Amino acid sequence: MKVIDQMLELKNRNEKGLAVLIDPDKINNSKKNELIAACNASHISFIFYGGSLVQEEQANKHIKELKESVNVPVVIFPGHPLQIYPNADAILLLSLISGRNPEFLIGHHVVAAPYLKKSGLEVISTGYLLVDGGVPTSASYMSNTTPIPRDKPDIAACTALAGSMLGHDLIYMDAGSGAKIPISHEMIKQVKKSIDSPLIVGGGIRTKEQLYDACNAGGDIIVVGNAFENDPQMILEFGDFFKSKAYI
Ligand code: 1GP
Repeated sequence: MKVIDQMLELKNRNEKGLAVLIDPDKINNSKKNELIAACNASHISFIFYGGSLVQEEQANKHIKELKESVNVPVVIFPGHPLQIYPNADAILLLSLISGRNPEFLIGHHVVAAPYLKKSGLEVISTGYLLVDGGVPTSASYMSNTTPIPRDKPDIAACTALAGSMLGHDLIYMDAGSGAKIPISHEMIKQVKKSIDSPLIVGGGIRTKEQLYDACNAGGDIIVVGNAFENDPQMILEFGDFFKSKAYI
């Protein structure tokens, strides 16, 4: 089944999913094994793979190994157009609709399109919103865009609505990896109300309370990276949260 259909099915069942973000540059081999073991013992829905730079030359091989070791889809979350790894199940084709940098709205996509086509990857059109998370993040720096102010939920809601009208399959709201403060309940709630497509939320989520808040406000898939890099055992704790549907 296509990854987008799995995401839609999850949403239609009124269930929520956990996506574990793996940035290959940030984890060494022993951490990687611990992370994979925790993913397998936990209740996760997706692995997102990528980062702002990704200098790892063996990424495509790593994804193959990853896919052999876990039983959830591996989805590329690319920071730049060079991150096309055919061994993955799908790629989020991000259009940075919160920004006004044409390269991240369409330029990189034009460059990547023929390679994406050749790769055979499932392409998921994603309206991507960067939101201020209290600290400058790699994503805002590298994309040269200003994040949406965290106290402007109406701007986020209109941006997401426009993204949906433009035909994006998903909306991904991100405070950026390592954000000090996750996206506010109010902003997620307003965005959720303005769209029908699945809503991905991430950035700075480190505690179960923050996880609950993101789900309860309307996030369908919650992405966590940093917290799991620091302590892979947290994947078990967060996975239990989704297994027991503690977000209801
Ligand atoms: C970043 O949404 C992801 O793009 C995850 O953020 O690493 O802060 O969990 P963290």
